[in-house]
Amino acid sequence: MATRTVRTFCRNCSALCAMELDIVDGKPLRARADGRLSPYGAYLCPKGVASIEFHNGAEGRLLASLARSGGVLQPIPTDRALVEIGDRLAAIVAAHGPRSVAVYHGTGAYRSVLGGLMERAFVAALGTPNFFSTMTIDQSAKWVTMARMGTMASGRHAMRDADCMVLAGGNPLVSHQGAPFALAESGAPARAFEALKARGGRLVLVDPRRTETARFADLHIQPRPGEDAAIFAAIAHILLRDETFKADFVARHCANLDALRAAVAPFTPELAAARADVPVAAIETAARWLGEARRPLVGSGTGPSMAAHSNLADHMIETVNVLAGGYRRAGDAVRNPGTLRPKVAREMAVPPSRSWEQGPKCLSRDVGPLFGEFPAALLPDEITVDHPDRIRALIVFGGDPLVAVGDPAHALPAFQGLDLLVSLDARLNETAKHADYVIAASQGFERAELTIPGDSLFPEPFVQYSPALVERPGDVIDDWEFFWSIAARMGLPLTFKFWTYGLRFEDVQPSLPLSLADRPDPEALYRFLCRDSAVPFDDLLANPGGVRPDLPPHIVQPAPEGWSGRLDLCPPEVAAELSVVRAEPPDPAPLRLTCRRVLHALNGAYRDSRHNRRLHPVNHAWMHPADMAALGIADDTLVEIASAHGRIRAVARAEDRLRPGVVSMTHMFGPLFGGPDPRAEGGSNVGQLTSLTADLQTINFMPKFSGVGITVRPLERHEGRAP
Ligand SMILES: Nc1nc2c(c(=O)[nH]1)N[C@H]1C(S)=C(S)[C@@H](COP(=O)(O)OP(=O)(O)OC[C@H]3O[C@@H](n4cnc5c(=O)[nH]c(N)nc54)[C@H](O)[C@@H]3O)O[C@H]1N2
Ligand SMILES: Nc1nc2c(c(=O)[nH]1)N[C@H]1C(S)=C(S)[C@@H](COP(=O)(O)OP(=O)(O)OC[C@H]3O[C@@H](n4cnc5c(=O)[nH]c(N)nc54)[C@H](O)[C@@H]3O)O[C@H]1N2
Ligand code: SF4
Ligand SMILES: [Mo]
Repeated sequence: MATRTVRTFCRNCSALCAMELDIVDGKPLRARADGRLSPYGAYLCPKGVASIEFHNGAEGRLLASLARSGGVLQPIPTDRALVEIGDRLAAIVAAHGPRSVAVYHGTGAYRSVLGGLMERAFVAALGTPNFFSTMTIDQSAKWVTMARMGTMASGRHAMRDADCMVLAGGNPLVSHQGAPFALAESGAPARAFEALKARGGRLVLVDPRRTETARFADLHIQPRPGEDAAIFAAIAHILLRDETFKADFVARHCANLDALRAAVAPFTPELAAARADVPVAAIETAARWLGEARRPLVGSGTGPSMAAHSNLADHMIETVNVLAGGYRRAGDAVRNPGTLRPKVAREMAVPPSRSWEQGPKCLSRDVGPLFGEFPAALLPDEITVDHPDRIRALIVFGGDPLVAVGDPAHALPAFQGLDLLVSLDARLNETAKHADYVIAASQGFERAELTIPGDSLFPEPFVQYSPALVERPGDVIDDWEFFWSIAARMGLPLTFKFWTYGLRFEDVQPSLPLSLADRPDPEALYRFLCRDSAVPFDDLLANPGGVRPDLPPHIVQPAPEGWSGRLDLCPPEVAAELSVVRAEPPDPAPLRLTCRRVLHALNGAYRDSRHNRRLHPVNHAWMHPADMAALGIADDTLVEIASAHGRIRAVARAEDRLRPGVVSMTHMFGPLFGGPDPRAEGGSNVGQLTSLTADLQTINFMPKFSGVGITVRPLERHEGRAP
């Protein structure tokens, strides 16, 4: 047996945990956390381990590409498939123009640095505005807030500097969701919360479930789902009422404070407490602690972004962060300015862009892009709309949109009307089953990767590069090769760039024109990406365990002379929606479905891993024991869950961590449409309870995945027996 041990990092999520990997006879076999240089210390979660089994073929990993022939998917040499896809795309573009081609970027795509950048280069070269991603079915409420409030270029305080954190609807202990979304550190989250406690910092959690993260909370507010707008409007109300907000910061950087005062005046703590069914004192305490804090940090995970009035809720959460002074000021130190492309932080407000009010617009709705993307929930309508420019070809990169966007009864017929559906994935997921081509993608250790996704998110500067460590099995290709190959076949010249969110691709400099004849060398692409790096690429090559650069101290600079940008605390539509909420009676549904995640799976990925299947053979419908007793539902029995839009069967299980009235389930389990028994199908697709035609938000068209009104009825008395 030939065994070698290498230092590398996990590619599953933006924590990018450093690991030591044993490679035995050319296969990755065992991983250990490598804490020698990692800014989190030694840490690995179960998904890091599951990824190794997946590399070696577990969970039905796809080792050959497939093409539909005679109605069924058959193996096809990947080279052949790429030629056919390139030719079919070229014909569609010739007949209908570039806008007829769309791309959906799923969570698998975020794991592939070159894949994501080559995809951007392809979309830019093609000139289609049809870019969709999971972001608009996730936390794009944050993008809406950025686009209509503006942003502080100094950035938020880092968790390591914070003295009071308020986190609504996020569970970093399970999700490892860190900045820039939730406020936590993504690697070793428990350690980061322990450190907060050890230095006397406070944590307030707002979540209908007493989550794993709640064990660190000094105050846990356990509201009805979907009431975050009211709760945070009330916290803003108290900060303004008691004059405990950071008046100098607001005076310097904000506009429309008076409009905000008027809009939140009716949101007394009593009103919010009654709506959310929480103690008035809890809301007062959270506001008092924020008023006292010197370096507060207020934010949210997915919970509020998936429930009713999600964009408004996010605006109010960020408003509380602004009032409390949750941003670095001139003179503050920046722990990690980024190593690969260090950024200068300035204490200046970047005014709202209101990008969605500008073109190009969607065809099915009068709405323009957010951060260069159209709403994923509108993808089906952009395919079926009666317009010559409608979408006719869709490339799905590392995603499963038919399950992820919900409402498959609406989405599937639309997808079936496409002229061409391509899935670039490592598994045959539910969307891929309906594709014309499925291209088998490589996995992380089979390709070179660089820690770009964590670069400015690591709690301290850190950078790591890893070359491909093992051979690619079967006929798989790297994600970047897919986009380069079809562009080459289409005769579409590509320009490669170090693009990041917030930049317009055409503005990014420098650029690297790619040959369509000679396949680019991944190492040369990474060398290009490291041009401005504080650590030269050759140092990264020489240090596979990563580098902790000793950067000069980085201090927030003042705004340029005469800068007049302001954050808009209360645009008119925010004030109007607050009035709507105030007039709306609380949702009368006796039970409400909420979202949650499991530790051992990453959305659809690793759902079928050995450990996850042992712990979660299905995605249980977790219910409060009192609700189960009242409805005559026993543990591990089959129930029917109905919303206004659909019904599913699920397996119920008791959990007293939930507030009564809440049913909590994980997404991306089960087949697209469930059969009689989810136990035989690996779970239930909760997306069937969501609508893509009702309950959509404005601007980002976010569907409602949480706080969905439901009824639950037992289908069995005891496991396997009818009532
Ligand atoms: N292990 C694991 N990690 C993951 C993922 C995974 O599937 N598994 N997925 C990744 C992805 S794509 C994402 S987007 C992140 C998400 O990261 P998180 O947002 O941290 O994800 P969740 O653990 O689902 O936490 C959401 C919380 O919101 C609460 N909640 C639900 N409705 C409401 C509401 O109306 N108001 C409030 N205040 N709270 C509410 C739920 O009870 C739950 O505890 O995680 C990422 N990390
Ligand atoms: N009801 C409900 N719906 C939800 C949510 C919810 O909480 N409730 N959450 C929403 C959220 S936050 C998200 S992010 C979406 C998730 O939506 P998606 O990202 O569309 O769903 P996944 O199943 O995670 O798809 C990821 C795919 O990437 C593939 N993959 C893994 N590695 C690679 C790789 O290296 N290359 C390529 N090409 N593919 C790879 C995996 O096999 C998997 O099929 O779902 C959303 N939908
Ligand atoms: S938190 Fe888990 S999945 Fe994310 S990088 Fe670390 S080991 Fe991998
Ligand atoms: Mo997500």
